[in-house]
Amino acid sequence: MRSLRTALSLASLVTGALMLFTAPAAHAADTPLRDLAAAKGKIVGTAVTGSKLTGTYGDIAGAQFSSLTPGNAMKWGSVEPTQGSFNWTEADQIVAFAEAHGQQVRGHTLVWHNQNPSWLTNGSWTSAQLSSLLQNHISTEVGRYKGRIAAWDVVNEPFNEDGTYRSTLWYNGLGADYIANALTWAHAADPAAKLYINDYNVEGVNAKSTALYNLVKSLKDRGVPIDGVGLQAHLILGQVPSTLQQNIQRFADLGVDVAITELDVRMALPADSAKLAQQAADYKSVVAACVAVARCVNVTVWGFADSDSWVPSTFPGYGAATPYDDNYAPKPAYYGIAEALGGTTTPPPSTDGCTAAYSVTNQWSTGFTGEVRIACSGASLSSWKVNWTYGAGQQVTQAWNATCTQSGAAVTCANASYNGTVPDGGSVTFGFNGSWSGSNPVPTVTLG
Ligand code: 9MR
Repeated sequence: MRSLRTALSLASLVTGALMLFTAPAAHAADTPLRDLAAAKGKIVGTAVTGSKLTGTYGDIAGAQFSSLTPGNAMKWGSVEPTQGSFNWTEADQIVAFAEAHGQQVRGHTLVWHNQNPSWLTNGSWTSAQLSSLLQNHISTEVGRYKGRIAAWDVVNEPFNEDGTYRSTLWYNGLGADYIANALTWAHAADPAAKLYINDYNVEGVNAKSTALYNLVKSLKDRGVPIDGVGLQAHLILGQVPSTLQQNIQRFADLGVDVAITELDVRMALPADSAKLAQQAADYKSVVAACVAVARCVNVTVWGFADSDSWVPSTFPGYGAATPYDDNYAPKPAYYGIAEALGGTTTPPPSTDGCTAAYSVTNQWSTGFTGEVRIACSGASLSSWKVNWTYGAGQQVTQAWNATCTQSGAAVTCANASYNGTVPDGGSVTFGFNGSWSGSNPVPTVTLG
């Protein structure tokens, strides 16, 4: 009885400790996007959330991209929630991460009608007060990061769809010259930073992009410091404007740089392989249009993983808009970007129908035993590779029934000669011992 109870409690202990994680098959291209882009003279970036820059998210952000844009951290409402009291924590963290990883930062954004602090939007200001608040804000923020920000989205979303100026706090209070003044103040605070006007639905040639074109032309004519235009590119599946490259070219011909600043391609959920293939084609054609124009300097995605995208909460029923899935596995869109940048790596053979599940089967003070089960249903494999990245410094010390190598946090395990075959409806396992300290979180496992 006693031994039965011990056995039972041991079993429940093990079951309780058993942590499973499965992820769809995929592995990233051999050459990181940032290296492919560099070979084409381009920068490839992503919007990021500062608090997430650790573990797999941090590894991908650092390895694949040569530019980071704070998704929210540099907006006025984030940095000065109470008048005169600043919070630079997340913005500083992103800039430091970028510097540690040899990346540029795109500052986003100084003058906008959204995400302003309520003390500002609820206040009642004379035009002189508003002007000095704005000048102060720009001098303070641009000055703080002087020399460390490659480009600033100085003015964000100034136009309506018909090309008239959007009615905002700034336009209503200061007139259209708030734009020229903001650029001039930003230039004074950091003469080396490239200064942009950024907007959405200006990717193709249309009334809105023509208004932007005319504005940039007149700013240039007046000698106002304007270095570039940002085409946000929040696109819908299958709807890349046919005039994208022509539009990029007409801005370039004005003598300014162009950046694709917030690229994503949303689709009605659920995603399926046809939609994902269309999305890959869409990403590829956007990146190719930028590659085709010398002055298109940067393509930035608005979050690299579906789990980090603004789309699902803003467009209910839509999502899957980024190049990596919820589990940080690269999607066909990732390979679309890589191909447009000259990458030759093609996605690994499909392992749809097969999954890899990682579990900790035993754990003691400094070590643990792990197991990965590769199972197929409606598919089969003749060889396999499993990858994961440890998030807490774990180290594989010994493996059986697979050959495992670990480089930094990245572990790759390939089948042994005798267990590469996983039949339809069957599974194989391999095991390993590892060391841990502090915590032993289960990594995301990908099968390729
Ligand atoms: O990605 C941002 C999201 O987290 C915020 O909730 C949202 C608030 O407006 O802003 C998002 O970013 C926007 C960017 O700053 C400007 N262009 C549109 C982006 C998507 O809304």
